[in-house]
Amino acid sequence: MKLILAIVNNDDSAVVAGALSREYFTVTQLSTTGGFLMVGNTTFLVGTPADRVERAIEIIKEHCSTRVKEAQPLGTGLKNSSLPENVNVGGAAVFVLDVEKHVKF
Ligand code: 2BA
Repeated sequence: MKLILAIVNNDDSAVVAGALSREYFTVTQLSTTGGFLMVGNTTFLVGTPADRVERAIEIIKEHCSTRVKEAQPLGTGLKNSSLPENVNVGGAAVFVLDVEKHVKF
């Protein structure tokens, strides 16, 4: 059993959730915030057998776009000349964790 954590742009979250669910992945969505841009994004938790991890990643990749966003670091709106003016955000940041135990009642 694995746990996939996938951080995706809010604009892609509905289509990602739908595509995962259609292929019988069980999904939980958390409303999260990126620490750099301080803009809302969506983190998916997907618990799945190890042999289905690559399919889940393919689905997420298929439905997440890269976007250029103006960087206003730390949400202050203040420019800092040592930081980039624009950043590429997404498609998705995906982590795959081993699950020691999974029980469901
Ligand atoms: P944010 O932290 O708001 O970052 C938004 C984008 O800003 C990043 O896009 C990256 O292009 C840039 N960026 C982030 N930190 C930076 C820094 N210290 N200096 C310069 N540029 C920086 P993505 O890499 O596509 O990340 C999108 C969102 O995914 C992130 O939002 C964060 O919420 C999450 N994320 C990405 N990688 C992560 C990681 N290794 N650990 C935890 N969360 C991650």
